[in-house]
Amino acid sequence: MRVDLVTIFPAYFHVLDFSLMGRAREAGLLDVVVHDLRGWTADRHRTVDDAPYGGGAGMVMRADVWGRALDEVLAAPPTPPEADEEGGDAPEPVLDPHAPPRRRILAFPTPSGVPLTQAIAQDLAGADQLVIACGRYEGIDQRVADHYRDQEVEVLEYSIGDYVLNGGEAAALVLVEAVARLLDGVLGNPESLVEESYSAAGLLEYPVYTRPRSWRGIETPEVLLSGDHARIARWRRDRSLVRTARRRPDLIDALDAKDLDGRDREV
Ligand code: 6GU
Repeated sequence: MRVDLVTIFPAYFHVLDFSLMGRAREAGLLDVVVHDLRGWTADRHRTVDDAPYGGGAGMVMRADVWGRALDEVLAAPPTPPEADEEGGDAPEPVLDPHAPPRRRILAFPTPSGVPLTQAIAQDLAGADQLVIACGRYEGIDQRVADHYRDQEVEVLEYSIGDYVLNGGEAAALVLVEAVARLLDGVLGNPESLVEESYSAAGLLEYPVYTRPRSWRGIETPEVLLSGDHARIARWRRDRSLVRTARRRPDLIDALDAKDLDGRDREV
């Protein structure tokens, strides 16, 4: 997958050179390109914003600058495979008339977007290109999202929670990590994705423990040392239910009644 980040703070994304993301990029599973929005400005001061029509506080990012940037970034073909060891040229891409159309997503982080969920991340992991347009100030002129929605681009205005950030950069990092870890080969242990999808059955994870067995006078729950797998599974399910009821009662309300057994109801 190719990820393009458009921002007035390109340095913010240096962190993507490290850790899981850095390794995914080195392995060629993920191709991340960061673009400086000011490269598409047309004036001496490299202006990207202006006062809002209708008045009010703050500044709005200009549609013309964003339009030039996004036209170019969305037109970028996927990065070709690297030249082989002998230094020969990479093969010409073959145009397959039966190939599905390239799936391009244009995402706008905004506190007024739809809440980002695991289901959305799962869906985006199937895209060929993910472009994230990071706005600052009071946001980007609404015509930008509306314009590309009318092209062959899937537009997503998303929020990462009910609080306000100064700009979309932190929320862009969140989206990149949530999507990239779902790509084939990025996670060291894909089993963790399988376990996760069970827990995505709508409950929070149960608490976990490891050595030492006793730490600062706090014991590991006895059941986890019992070797009784059925008892352990039941205990974990109980802890998940109690934790979810206390921390996320909204998730309990959303549970499907047919997914609850008699014991669940007692807890
Ligand atoms: Cl996606 N952007 C900004 N600026 N603030 C937010 C957010 C996004 N999600 C929650 N708060």
